[in-house]
Amino acid sequence: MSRKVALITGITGQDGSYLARLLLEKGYEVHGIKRRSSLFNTGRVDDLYEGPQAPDRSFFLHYGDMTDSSNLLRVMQEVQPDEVYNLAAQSHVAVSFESPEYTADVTAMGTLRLLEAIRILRLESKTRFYQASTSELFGKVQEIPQKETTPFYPRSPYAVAKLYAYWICVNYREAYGMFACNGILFNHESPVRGETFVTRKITRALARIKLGLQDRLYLGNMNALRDWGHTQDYVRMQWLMLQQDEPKDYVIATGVQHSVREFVEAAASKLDMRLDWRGSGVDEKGYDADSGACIVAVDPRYYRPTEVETLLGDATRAKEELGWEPEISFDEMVEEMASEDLREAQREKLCLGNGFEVPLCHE
Ligand code: NDP
Ligand code: GDR
Repeated sequence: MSRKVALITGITGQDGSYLARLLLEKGYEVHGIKRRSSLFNTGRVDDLYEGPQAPDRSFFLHYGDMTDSSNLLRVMQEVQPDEVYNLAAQSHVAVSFESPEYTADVTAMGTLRLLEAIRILRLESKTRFYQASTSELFGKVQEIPQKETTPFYPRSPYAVAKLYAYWICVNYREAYGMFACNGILFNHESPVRGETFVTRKITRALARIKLGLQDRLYLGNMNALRDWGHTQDYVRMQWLMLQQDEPKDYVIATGVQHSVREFVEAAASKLDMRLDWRGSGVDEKGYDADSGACIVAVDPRYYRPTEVETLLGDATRAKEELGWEPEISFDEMVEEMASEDLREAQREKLCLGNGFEVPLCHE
């Protein structure tokens, strides 16, 4: 039997890199779309790369962009995928307030462009479609915990764009009989989580503070509550959804909630650090360099114009129908992220100690 072919948009992102590995392990031929960039942007999948001359390749990257319909059409035509995983998005909620139109173009219209490419090429009966939907759809929550039937109330340009993507996916399923599914995923993290999402920002900053590379951590709303899981568990569910007899939408969550503040405490405990909490408006005078504790301060610049205060998922449908359960606990996830970031900080310190410059990421 010939191997299955998958196309992943957003393959260079956190989820894309985990999903690509999972599908390769399952024997798929994996194609991904990467954006042209002036710097290398394939760090998360570089170890999967096979040179164009390699025999029997199973991993392929194509230049493309979710804003470019003709490109998506051409890639789709070339690849003729059995499964499409639409993970590409301008995925940062805070950034979506600054670039709302671009966010809508990539995240909402990009989904439509992909679905249209499948339809134009008459691949509806062959190609199954996974849409990366989100707990941000629930926004100002109408019910606790949130499940598939909970009403949506998006609270950011990102969430509004994802609302369009969710419904266009449902519409193409109903209108054209496409096998299209929404995975309504709650926050999921890993050591390769983008550095400006709060969990990674915390583990990275604490590790750097521990090694004297940074003096404090500034955060926004520390009372926000999230249902955080591990990406490895969540990409397994993305694949499972496309292996069913009928297309359906599923909530994926752990059912356990923590605040941002609790995440900081958990990470500090893994790194054996004492915390010194400060309010907003902390200036140099308030900084006690000898306290030996890790200073965490509030900077209102990280507040969002409209916030999602609390999210807690109920993944009963996924458990009952697909037998899915998260396997990695919150504690194990924080431990893995903190220790990876400590290793990263040690590398950074070693480089600096030997006179090498290290490129820094800016929030
Ligand atoms: P990331 O931000 O890590 O990855 C986003 C990916 O989309 C990157 O590969 C990025 O490319 C790509 N991308 C962005 N803009 C474009 C564009 N214009 N054209 C082509 N590709 C583009 O997100 P995650 O991996 O964390 O999330 C994957 C998906 O799941 C996203 O759609 C996100 O909104 C959604 N989601 C994520 C959750 C989470 O907690 N992680 C929860 C629920 C939903 P580049 O690397 O070049 O920037
Ligand atoms: P979120 O994730 O908005 O839930 O979207 P993020 O980690 O950015 O924020 C979580 C919560 O932490 C609060 N917060 C901060 N957030 C950031 N980024 N930086 C800070 O300094 C900070 N301080 C406090 C936020 O206000 C928020 O309440 C993620 C993305 O992956 C989306 O693509 C995805 O759809 C959802 O998760 C589910």
